[in-house]
Amino acid sequence: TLPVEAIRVLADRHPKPSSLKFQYGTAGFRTLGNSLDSVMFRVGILAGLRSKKLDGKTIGVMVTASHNPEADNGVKLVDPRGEMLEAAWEGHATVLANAPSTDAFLEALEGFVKAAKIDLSKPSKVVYARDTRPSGPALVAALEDGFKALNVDARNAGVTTTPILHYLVRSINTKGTKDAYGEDSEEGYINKISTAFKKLVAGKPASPPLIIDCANGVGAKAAAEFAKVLGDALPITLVNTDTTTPGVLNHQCGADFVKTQQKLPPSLASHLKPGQRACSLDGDADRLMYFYLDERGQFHMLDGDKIAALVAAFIVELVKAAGLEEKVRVGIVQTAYANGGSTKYLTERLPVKCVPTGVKHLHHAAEHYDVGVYFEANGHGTVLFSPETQRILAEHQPSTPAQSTAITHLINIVQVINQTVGDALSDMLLVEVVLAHKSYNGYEWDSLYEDLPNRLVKVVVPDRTIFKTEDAERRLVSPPGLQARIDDLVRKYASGRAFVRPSGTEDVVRVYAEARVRAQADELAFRVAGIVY
Ligand code: NG1
Ligand code: ZN
Repeated sequence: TLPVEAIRVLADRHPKPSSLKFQYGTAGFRTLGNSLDSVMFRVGILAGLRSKKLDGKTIGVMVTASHNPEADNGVKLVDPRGEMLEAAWEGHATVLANAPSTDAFLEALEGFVKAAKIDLSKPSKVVYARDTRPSGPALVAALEDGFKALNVDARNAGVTTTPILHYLVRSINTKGTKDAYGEDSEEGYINKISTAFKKLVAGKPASPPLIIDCANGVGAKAAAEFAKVLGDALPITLVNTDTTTPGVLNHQCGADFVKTQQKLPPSLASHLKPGQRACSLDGDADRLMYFYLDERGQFHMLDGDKIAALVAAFIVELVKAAGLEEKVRVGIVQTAYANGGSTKYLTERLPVKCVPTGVKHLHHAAEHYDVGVYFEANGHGTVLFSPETQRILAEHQPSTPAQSTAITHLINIVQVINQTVGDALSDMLLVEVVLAHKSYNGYEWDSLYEDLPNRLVKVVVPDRTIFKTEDAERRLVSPPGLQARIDDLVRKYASGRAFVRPSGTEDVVRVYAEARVRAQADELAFRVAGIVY
């Protein structure tokens, strides 16, 4: 049975604020950091129950609000293979977080344990971490009270990136098996990735230093580790590494700033020379944006779509060179936010699937390919190699030296990639491998295809729940009649495309528009926004 008394005593210390309603969305629970105390405590218990339900496998808990403002915070659970929490449990998490009192919480908990058939005698193991937000330590303390209430065997991974936490979860759960993912420590993560990276770029000419904008967030620490271990294999200059000054996290810097503002973070102006490439991480280092200045000093952004195109083309080339074209099919997964230019370029070359926003949708769709490349335009993404593909790579007998080299490269690429989740640092090294092999600079990479000018705007509406979509969020079915009006507007613009969907992470509706020329993309976005409200 549940340790009801222990839970009650601790739960009383973490009362739910009566005015708030919480929702476990695409990014877990996310809101102002100072309103999350009760949520953290309850998530601690839920994580323990999830572990018991999965026979004592280790569950991850990450405390972060990613690219959001410093005052925000959040929490999400990580399933045993390092993947996002199973969708059905998102609903359970929401119900438990909203129980109005300790009694109501205990009642909901008992009902849930029964309904989900959780065997409470099973062990429960959790590994948890947080980003650098000032609200983090107090929230972790509340989480730890949740672990204590259920007597969870909890391992503190300290202050680290979201993708490292996902890596740890998978490594812990596969330890000693034939699927062992890596050594379950941050050092193990750095070593695994950097060793493979060095093999991949061995003998390639040294590139000019790569500038990394760490968003003044938790990625700064891991990036510094990589810089140290990689040495001459990849000269790195770190910028925005201040994780202690209040207010600087994600402020005027980072991947979300670059993507939404489509401009250079001001703090990089003195570092970046024309022709040189740079990249930005977000606040928990799971999103990556590249960019460069051309000879005239003009800013050019290389977003998640450009990363997908670069990486997919390279993997396809290696698969062909390895003589595995017939056995290994490479495919792409995008969302509606993918630039129309990228979708056109990719569909002419590879199978492309469009899914609703949210990593879980992308990840699951990518699992259907032998090699699934998925990236959101905002820079979150990774590459999945199916178990069968990994077996083929390990066992294939190459018939020429060229085939053998290609297979070795593919095997090392699998090691560089964090297959559990999008990982800015791992993705960055993957990009650097391709740039080194293709001898591309930013401009040459950018020239793969041309982005259509686009604009993303937020609209605050009285009730965003009335907005319902279909066709991977590309069309509205409700409110009635609105889609027809959007279609009428879109028809007036050359290469026009626009869609409207409710955000899963903010209380807004998002409007996206693109068109052949900049001014038209802006105009279309604002006209659609005008009829949404
Ligand atoms: P919402 O708020 O549902 O648009 C945002 C991003 C997603 C994803 C999630 C999770 C955009 C337009 N949306 O979702 O791609 O990253 O946050 O963090 O970038
Ligand atoms: Zn993030």
